[in-house]
Amino acid sequence: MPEPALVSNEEQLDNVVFSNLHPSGVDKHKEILSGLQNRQKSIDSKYFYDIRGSELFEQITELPEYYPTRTERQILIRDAKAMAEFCGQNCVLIEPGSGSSEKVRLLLDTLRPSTYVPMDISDDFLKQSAVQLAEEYPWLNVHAVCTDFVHQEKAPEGLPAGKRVVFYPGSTLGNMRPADASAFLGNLGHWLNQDGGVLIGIDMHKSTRILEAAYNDEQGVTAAFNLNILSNINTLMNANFDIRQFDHHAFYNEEKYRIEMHLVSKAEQMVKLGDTNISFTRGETIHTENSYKYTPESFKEIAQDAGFAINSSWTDEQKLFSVHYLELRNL
Ligand code: SAH
Ligand code: AVI
Repeated sequence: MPEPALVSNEEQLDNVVFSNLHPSGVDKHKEILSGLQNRQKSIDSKYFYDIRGSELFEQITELPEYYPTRTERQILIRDAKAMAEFCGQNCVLIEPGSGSSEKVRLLLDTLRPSTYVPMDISDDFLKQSAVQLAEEYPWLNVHAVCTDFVHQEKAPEGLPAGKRVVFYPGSTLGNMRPADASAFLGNLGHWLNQDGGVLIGIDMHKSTRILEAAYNDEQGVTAAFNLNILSNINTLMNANFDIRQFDHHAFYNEEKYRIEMHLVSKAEQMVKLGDTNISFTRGETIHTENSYKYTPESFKEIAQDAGFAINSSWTDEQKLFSVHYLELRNL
């Protein structure tokens, strides 16, 4: 598949550099239409994240049912020192899918990286988060990059010399199918120099009851997050999805070890995306997200397939969530 054309522009805002490498709009259109024209309709989960989607995700992280964020935070706080020893001081810390950059705050004072590189697809939210972080940490160089990290074959241009560490928390890797996850991790190897590493957060397989509660919260924030993808598609595609005509549905697929999120059409309906009509039967779904859960063994396999060795792992007492430090094996 040809690489999407990249249009770059760079802004300097105090101690923040903001580079926007937005992939061209034509490919977004193709990607969205082809997903909706498949027998099982789907929309890539990256389209959750317009500014409203990023804000809704932040609300999800505070829900009582959504254990991943608070559990990973506890691990990062407890083991920051040990993690910092692996990363070393003055590293260039790169975070794909940085969102609000909340979690990195738990490491910065201990890790003391020379530069922090938040990368996200949600442009305005990224810019706002990067500026806020740079204000709070005036000693830190922040180089924010708006990009689709899946298409980022190398580390962004213009980073200073030094050991590179990729910080990839939140189990964002879990939103990829295992083969894609392994390929993506393998590609991260090209972002590092010889002695670099990856500090990664991975959600663990556990009881269906705990998992399904985390994706079906009582306040309905996850439902709003799921439905918001249609608002974003309306904007991106000049489409006319009526959000009231879809329901949120999330369940744990125990055979595939993944939460699946879908939007269920409440009625037979026709939706226009620009000049293209897409029809829905009542009960038909759009698959919007997979969130894979790993066992220690299945994550080890993914990491090894990607050319990494797991150097150290940290988990909470209940083994709900895990953080790992990976290094390239062929050193
Ligand atoms: N790292 C944060 C946020 C995780 S939410 C945490 O652990 O809490 C996932 C983040 O990844 C969102 O901010 C979303 O905008 C971003 N994201 C998802 N897919 C992406 C892609 N393909 N390219 C760039 N950013 C992506
Ligand atoms: C970003 N990602 C790891 C979250 C997850 O749990 O898969 C996104 C999310 N979807 C619903 N709730 C949260």
